[in-house]
Amino acid sequence: MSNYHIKHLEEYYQVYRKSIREPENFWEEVAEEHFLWRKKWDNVLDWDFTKPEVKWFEGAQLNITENCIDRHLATRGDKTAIIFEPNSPDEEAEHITYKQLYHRVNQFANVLKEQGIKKGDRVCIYVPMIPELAISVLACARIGAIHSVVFAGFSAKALSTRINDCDCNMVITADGSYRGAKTIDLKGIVDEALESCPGVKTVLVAKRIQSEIIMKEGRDTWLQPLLDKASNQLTAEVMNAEDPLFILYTSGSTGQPKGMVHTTAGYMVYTAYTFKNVFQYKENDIYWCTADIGWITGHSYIIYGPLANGATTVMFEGVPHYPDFGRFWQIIEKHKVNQFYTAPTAIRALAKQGSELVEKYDLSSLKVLGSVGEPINEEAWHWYNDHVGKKKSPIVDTWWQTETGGIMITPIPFVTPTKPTYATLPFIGIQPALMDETGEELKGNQVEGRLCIKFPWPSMARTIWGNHQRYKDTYFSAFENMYFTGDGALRDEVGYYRITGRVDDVIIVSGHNLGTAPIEDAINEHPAVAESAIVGFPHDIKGSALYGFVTLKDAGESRNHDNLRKEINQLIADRIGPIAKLEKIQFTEGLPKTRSGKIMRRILRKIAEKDTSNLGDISTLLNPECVQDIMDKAL
Ligand code: 6R9
Repeated sequence: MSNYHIKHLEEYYQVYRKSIREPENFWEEVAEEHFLWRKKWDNVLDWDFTKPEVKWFEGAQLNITENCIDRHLATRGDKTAIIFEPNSPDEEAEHITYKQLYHRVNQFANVLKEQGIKKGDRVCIYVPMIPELAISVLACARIGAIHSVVFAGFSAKALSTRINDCDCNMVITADGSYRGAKTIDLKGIVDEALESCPGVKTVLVAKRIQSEIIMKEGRDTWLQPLLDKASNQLTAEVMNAEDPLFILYTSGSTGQPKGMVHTTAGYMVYTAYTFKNVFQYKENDIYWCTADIGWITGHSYIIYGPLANGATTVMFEGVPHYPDFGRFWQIIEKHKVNQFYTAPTAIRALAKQGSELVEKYDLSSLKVLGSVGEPINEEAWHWYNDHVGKKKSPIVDTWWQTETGGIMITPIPFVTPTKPTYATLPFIGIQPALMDETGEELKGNQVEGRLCIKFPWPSMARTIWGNHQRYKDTYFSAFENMYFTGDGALRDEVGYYRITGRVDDVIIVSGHNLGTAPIEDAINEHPAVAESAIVGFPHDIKGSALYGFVTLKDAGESRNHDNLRKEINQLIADRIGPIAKLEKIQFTEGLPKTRSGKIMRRILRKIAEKDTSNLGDISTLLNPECVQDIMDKAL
C-alpha cells in the first residue's frame, strides 16, 4: 500500500522516510494504485540536475482528462465536479456534474480539432473565471494541445508577449468579464494585443457580459454556436508521460517572462496526491480555492488536483469585497464549503473589516483552511484561525511555486501540529536544504539560509519554453546539484520551516510575483524618465507594495510631479497590468550605484522601509552623496 491518505504524524514520518529512502518505489506505488494508464512506464525516474534533465514515468502513456473525468463517470457521474459561483450573488450558481463536464469538454475539444488545433500546438487561454475557462483547459489537455493560460487581468502588452513567446496560433477569450461592480472589455484587450501577434489565426469568443464587440472577419468566432454543433463524444489523445501539458508564465529578473513547462504524468500524480493529503479531502466534501485559474494555484488546486480525486471544486468569478466584504463567508455558508484555500493578502483585507461580517454567516462546515502565495504574518494567521476557523480548523500554510507545480512544504491537517507563520514540514518526497552564501549546506536545526531542493519531485517544471539555458541559469546554477527556489527560509529547533521571503529581484504584491525589471522597463519608456529602481516595502494589506525611485532626464524638470506619477502608473498598467502600479513614486536626483554601475537596491529598500539606522558602508558607492538627499525626501 502506498499510504495514499496519511492520517497521523507517525504515519507521516514513516511515509516520508520511505519516500526519501526509496523515492522510485514510493512514487511507483502511488502511480500504480491511483491512476488510469493506457500503458505503464518503463522507468520511474531519470534525472541529472547538471543538464538539467528530469523524467518521471518514462514510457508511460495516459491522458490526464481520462483521470480527471472519464474514470469517475461510473461511480460519480451525477456528482458535482464544478460549482460555478458567479460574480453577483443574484445570479444563480451552476452545478456541473462529472457527466456534464465530460460532455462539455468533449464538445470543446471537438471544436478545437475542427479549428485545426493538433497535439503539441499552443493555445492561449485568456478567459475570466467562468466555466469555459476550466473546460477549455481540459479540452486542450484532451487533444494534447499545450494550454497557456494568461491571467485575464493582464494588459494587452503582457498578453501579446506571452502569445508570441510560445507561438500560439489560437486565443480563447470572452467578450468581457465581471469584477465586482466593474465590467472589463476583455475582447478589446485581445484585439489590441493581436495587433502585434501575426501568428494568431483564430480567436474563439465566449459570451459573458453581452456587450457589443467587434468581431474580426475570418479570425474571430463566437464559441457557443460551434459548441452547439459539436459532438459530445471524443476519444482522448494518447500522451506520453513527458509530453508537455501546459506552459504558465512567471516573472523573472529580466523583462521577458519565463514560460514554465509542465509535463503530464508526474504533474498529475503529484497534484492529485498533495490535494488529497494537504486538504484531507473526503468524498462529498466541497472544496473551494479562491485563486484565479490564471495562476499555478488555480491550475493545480482548482482543476487538476481536485478533479483527479473526483472532488467537488468551487470556481468563484468575483472578488472578496463585492457586493460587500462578507462575500467569501456568504459563499462558504451557501455551498457548505469544507476546505477553503486563499491568500494572506485576502485574509488581511478581510480582517481589516473586523469580525462582524464573519460572525454573520454560518461557517460550521469548514474543516481545513489553507494559505498560499506569500508568507502569512502572525496577526493574519491568528485572525484566520480565530474568526474563520473558530480555532477548530487547522491552517495549512502551503509553500510552493509555479515552478514546483505542487505544494512542497506544508502541514498536513490533523496530522502536523501547526505553528503560526510556519509552513512546517516538507511534504512527502520533498528534500529541502538550506544553503549559506558560500554554497555550503547548513545542517541541523536553528539555521537560516537559501532554500533549495536536493532531489527531483514529480511535478517540477522541466524547462522554460524555448530557453533551456535560462532554466539552468535561474534554478540550477546558484548551488551545485540543487534546485534553487529564490526564497530564503529558516529551520527552527524542531525542524519546521518558515519562509522568510524572496532573496532575488521578485517582489510579491498581494500574492502576485512581480519582477522589478519589467516594471522598471515600463517606467523608463516615459520620455521624461532617465532611470528608475523599484523596491518593495511592507504594506498592511498587500504584504509588500512597490516604491519607485525615479530620476528625470531634466533634473530641474518643471513638470507637475503628480501628473508624472499618474502617467508612470498608467504606463505600468498598460505594459504589465494594474497590479504592478507603484504605491509611492519618489523623484530623485540620482540613484546610489556601485562602481560597476549597479543600482544598490539594498540601500533603497532600507529607505523605503524607513529603516535607515544601518545603511552599511556607503563610502564605496560611486555617488554616496545622493543617499542623504534621497533619505531627506523619502515618502
Ligand atoms: C503557489 C505560488 C511563488 C513564490 C514563492 C514564495 C511565495 C508562496 C508561500 C510563499 C511564504 C507561503 N510563496 N507560498 N511564501 N509562504 N506559504 O504562489 O506560486 O505565484 O509562483 O509564487 O511565492 O516567495 O517563491 P508563485
